[in-house]
Amino acid sequence: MTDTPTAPADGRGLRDRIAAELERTRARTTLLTEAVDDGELMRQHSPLMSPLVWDLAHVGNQEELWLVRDVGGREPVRCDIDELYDAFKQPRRDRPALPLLPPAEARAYLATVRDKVYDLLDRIAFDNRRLVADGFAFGMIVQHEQQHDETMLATHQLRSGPAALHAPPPPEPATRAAGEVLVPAGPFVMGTDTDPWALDNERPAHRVDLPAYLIDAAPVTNGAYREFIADGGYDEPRWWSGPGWRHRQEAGLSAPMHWRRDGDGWAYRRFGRWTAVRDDEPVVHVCFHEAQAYAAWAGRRLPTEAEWEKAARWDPATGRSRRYPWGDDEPTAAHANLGQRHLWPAPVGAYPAGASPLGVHQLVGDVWEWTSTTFRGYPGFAAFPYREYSEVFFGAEYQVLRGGSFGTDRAACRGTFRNWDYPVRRQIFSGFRCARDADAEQAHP
Ligand code: AVJ
Ligand code: FE
Repeated sequence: MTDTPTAPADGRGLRDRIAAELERTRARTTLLTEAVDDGELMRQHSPLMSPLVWDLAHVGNQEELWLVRDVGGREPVRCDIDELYDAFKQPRRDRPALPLLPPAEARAYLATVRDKVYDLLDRIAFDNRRLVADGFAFGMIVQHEQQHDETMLATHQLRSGPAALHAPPPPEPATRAAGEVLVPAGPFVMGTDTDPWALDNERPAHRVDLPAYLIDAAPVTNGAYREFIADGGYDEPRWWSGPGWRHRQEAGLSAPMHWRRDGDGWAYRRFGRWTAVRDDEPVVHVCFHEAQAYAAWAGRRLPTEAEWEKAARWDPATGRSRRYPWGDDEPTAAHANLGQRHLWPAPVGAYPAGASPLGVHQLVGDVWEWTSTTFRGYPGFAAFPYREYSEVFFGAEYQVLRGGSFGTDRAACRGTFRNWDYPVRRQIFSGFRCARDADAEQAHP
């Protein structure tokens, strides 16, 4: 059993592809940081987030560290600012007080670094040094910038004041996506050895044997979640874990973040505008504890990370694990709600072309999905190229999320991609789906 083979790209094709990805990514960063004025860029909109201008220069600094200095062996552009933009040396809450580069200086710094990277890209030989083979370091930097673009989008969602971002609404449902799907018992390949831009925590590929289970055909919707609220779910300790209930009490949780009562119903503030909560959209801005409590109330549970990945990648016809639910092809606008094309989740049933062979919808895009698994290395994990990307976060403190949201770029998500966060966090674009064990009859039809 192997995972998806990927054809090696030749030098020219790879160079062009990297240049295109760098450019596309920078256009997104530019849009997110030109949508508001300098005051808004410098301000901290939530203690959970950096000022946007910190993310901006941090993106340039990582690009300088890995591509200009490490891969390129060039002289530093600015070594005086490394400390300021080191996420481990500067806790988020302290970042607004730092002597940060003002927006114009940050933009000039990014442009200087990027010019050097294009120069490097023109000359580099993609030999088999691990950092440069298949353009890995460039892919890592593209993904890093895209990850910060999603973080900056979450910061925009936390801003008060009038809307600064605009996008067309997501597509309407084209099919029914409801109920559960049975995933039969048996082994599948989890993780990857062959995806050239997969990050260290997605490796190595390994066999996982799972008993049969049922998983929701679509993420849990606002309509379903409203029933949990209406049934008093937030006031019933028996649905919550011990730590979940403590957090619910301390934080005073009573509905997803950004919701407020509106007559008999609910409204949801997204990017500066209040809109009625739409029942057929996946619920977003819930923490792991809320997801877990909902699942208990519904007589279900959250899927494990392996269950999520098998539902997303396993092809029953061949037994092979594919890159995405729909196959190995890169996501297009028909497959999934990704890339900030739309600013909220699409109603369930909006992406029939993105469903898995077993009929599981919207696994990729729309909302990150909480799983019941804590973040650990796979058997045989080796940190690469730095421990601070993944390894320092391994342990029971972080829950894994899968699939990517409407705010995630296609370069930074795939069937193997792993995200993680604290179980109390909900400023990210997080939702969930439920699962349960198959009963004996369903498991052996
Ligand atoms: C993978 C999203 C948890 O934002 O903390 C950005 C990505 N790592 N810069 C994060 C990341 C370093 C990371 N997450
Ligand atoms: Fe970073």
